[in-house]
Amino acid sequence: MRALVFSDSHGDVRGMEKAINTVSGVDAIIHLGDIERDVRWLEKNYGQYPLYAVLGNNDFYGGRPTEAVIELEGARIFLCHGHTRGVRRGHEGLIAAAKARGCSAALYGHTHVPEDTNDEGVLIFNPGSCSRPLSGGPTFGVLEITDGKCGSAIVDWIL
Ligand SMILES: [Mn+2]
Repeated sequence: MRALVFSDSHGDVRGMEKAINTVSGVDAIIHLGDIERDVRWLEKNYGQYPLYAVLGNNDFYGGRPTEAVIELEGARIFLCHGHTRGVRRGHEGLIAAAKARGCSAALYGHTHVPEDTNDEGVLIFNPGSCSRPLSGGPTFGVLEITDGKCGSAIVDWIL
């Protein structure tokens, strides 16, 4: 299955709209916070896709968890925005949280800088910001999950 991964859209949905309308075979959408009102936009316009969203440090409306564990095609994936796990200091908080929950992947945002790496056997994945990048252009992520294994890619052709 294929999931689009967004973070830090901060009220500008244009990148998400282009990505959703361009990538084929999408089965689910993940948003890693600082989604603001964009969660409503996703629900209204793309409600046919399962949406897994967590709240960021700029999200005050509630209705979504701050962290979550999801299971997609046998892969257990830890979702957080990142501000609760010290992501600006390194991967330690993400790795500990993922391992404690039996997850093979930790997805986060918050830094507005994409990252796609493996640390201590955990996939560490940040799609970057789809509207306010801090390095290069706007980005999003794609996860390709088969038999419990997560393939991952950062995409930078949004705008
Ligand atoms: Mn943030």
